[in-house]
Amino acid sequence: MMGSDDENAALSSEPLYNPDLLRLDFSQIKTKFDPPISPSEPGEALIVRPLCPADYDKGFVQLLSQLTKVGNISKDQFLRRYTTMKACPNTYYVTVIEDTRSSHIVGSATLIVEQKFIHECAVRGRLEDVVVSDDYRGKQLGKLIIMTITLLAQHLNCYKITLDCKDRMIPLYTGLGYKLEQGGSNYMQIRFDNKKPFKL
Ligand code: 16G
Repeated sequence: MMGSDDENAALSSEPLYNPDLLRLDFSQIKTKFDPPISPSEPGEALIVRPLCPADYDKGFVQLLSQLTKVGNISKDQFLRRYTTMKACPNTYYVTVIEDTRSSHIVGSATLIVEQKFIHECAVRGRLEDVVVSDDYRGKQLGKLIIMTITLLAQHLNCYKITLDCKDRMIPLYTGLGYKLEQGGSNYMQIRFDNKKPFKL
């Protein structure tokens, strides 16, 4: 049964996670922003918030294609993936920057919180899929979204946060406090030639 317009609007703006978690204290971090910006004041007409279903129509998928190959994702596929992420509480923190003048998503990054047995059943953060629109360079938005996710991981009691990136991005991350640890700075992978969609 189809819901009312109000119900549909409420559903399409339903945040993937609790937006209050983004009230982070940027005054405690060493990274300097000039001019000063934070998740609550990211710049004129910009907002930082959790992903919501309406973001499909706000260019979220097109933005991701500035990072890597995304392929054709239908709205239905997007909504199904959003729903399965939402069904895993305390795990997926896909965070976006929206320009409210154009209703476009101009930046995004994801925190994944992985549950462990080690370190007394600790949780580990993973920073993934960091992207800022080419048209929004020079506004410190990359730094902002990375530090937002980093502080969020700390706030959620992750014992560490890790990432992998292209070599040319290393200076950006080292400038924000990420370290290539001696004896452990490697990242290995096998790329599978798997064309079938993931089934849950
Ligand atoms: C980068 C991203 C990673 C993303 C991958 C996609 C960051 C910190 N790293 O390594 O999250 O999943 O690119 O590249 O954003 P791929 O399509 O070659 O796997």
